[in-house]
Amino acid sequence: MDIIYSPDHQLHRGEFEFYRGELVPCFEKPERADYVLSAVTAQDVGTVCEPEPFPLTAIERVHAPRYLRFLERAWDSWTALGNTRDAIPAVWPIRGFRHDVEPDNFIAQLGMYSFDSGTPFTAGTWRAARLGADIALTAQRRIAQGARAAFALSRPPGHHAGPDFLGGYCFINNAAVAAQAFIDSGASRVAILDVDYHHGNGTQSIFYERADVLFQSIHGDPTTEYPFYLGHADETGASDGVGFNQNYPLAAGSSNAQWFAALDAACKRIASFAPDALVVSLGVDTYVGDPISKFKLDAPEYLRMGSELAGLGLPTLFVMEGGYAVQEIGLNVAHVLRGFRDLAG
Ligand code: FKS
Ligand code: ZN
Repeated sequence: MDIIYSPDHQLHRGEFEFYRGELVPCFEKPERADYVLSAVTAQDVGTVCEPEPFPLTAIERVHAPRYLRFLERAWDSWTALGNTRDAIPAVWPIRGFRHDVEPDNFIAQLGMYSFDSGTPFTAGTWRAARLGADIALTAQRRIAQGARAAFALSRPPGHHAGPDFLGGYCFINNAAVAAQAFIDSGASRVAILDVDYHHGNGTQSIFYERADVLFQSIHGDPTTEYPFYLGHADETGASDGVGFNQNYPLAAGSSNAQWFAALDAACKRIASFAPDALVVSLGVDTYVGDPISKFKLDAPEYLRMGSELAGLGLPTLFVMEGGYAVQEIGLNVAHVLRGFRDLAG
C-alpha cells in the first residue's frame, strides 16, 4: 500500500501546552511521525511517496473560508504584535457571546476559532497543516484510481478540527477533507471510522447533518475523557443526517473485549450502509502504554483491528491521528496496516 509522507510535517513544532496549571512540553511532537515512518518502513508495509499539491478549494469543501484565511494569516498577525513565542488562546466566546462578528484583535480571533489552550499555533503550523491535507488528498486519489488501501502519514492530526475551529492538536480535518474528496470524485456514500482514544468531535460536527457520510467513533467516555463536550451515545445526527452518526463511548479502563464489541457494532453499521469507501481515523493512543489515555490495546489487538477492517472488503484510507507513547506508536500503526494487508492481500 502507498504511504504518503512528507518530512515537512516538522514545520509544526509546538513548544508548550497548558496542562494541569502549567506549561508542559507538547505531547504532539514531530518525533511521532518519524517513529511511524521508520516502523512502517522496517515492517515493509508499503512504499513511501511524496504528496501532490491540491488547491485550497478542496479544503474549503469542509472548512469555512473565513477560518482558513484566519489560519493562513495567523502567524504574521501574531508576530506583527511583537510576539516571538507560540500563539495560545486565553479568551473564548462561550454561551451568550457573539460569533457573527470577527474581532480585529488577534488574540480575540484566536479564541473565537479555538476550543482549548493545548493547541499552540507556531511559525510553520499553516504550511504543515495544509500539507497534511495534501497528504490525505493524495492518498484519496490513489484509492479513487483503484488502490485497495493507502496510508496518509500526516501531522498535525485532524479529527478535532471542525468547520471553523481548531483544538486538540488539530487545525485541518484531514479525514474529513479526504471523505469529501471521495464524494466529489463520484462516490455516493463514504464511511468514516474513528478509532482514536478521543472522540472525533470535529469530524462529527462537519458531517452531522449529512446522510452521505456515515460517522462511527469508538472512544473514551466524554463524561471523563477529552474532548468532554461531545461524543455521547445519544448523538445520532440531525436533519438529513439523522441515523448517520454513531458514538461508542467506553469507560476509561475498558477491556479489550469491550473495545472489540464496539468495533463489531461499528463494522456492522458500516456494512449495512454499503459505502463506496472507508476512511479510518487511525489514532493509536488506545495503546496500553499511552501516557494520556486509558484503554489497553497491544500488538495482538492492533493486528486484529487491521484484519477486521480488511474484512469489510472496502477501499480503505487510513489517516494518522493520535498516539503519544512515542517509541511504540510506530509499531502499533504498522501492526494495524499489516493486519489489514495480510487479510486484504
Ligand atoms: C493531556 C490532556 C488532553 C488534549 C488531548 C488531545 C488528543 C488529540 C488526539 C489527536 F488525534 F487529535 F491527536 N489534551 N495533555 O489524540 O485525539
Ligand atoms: Zn487521541
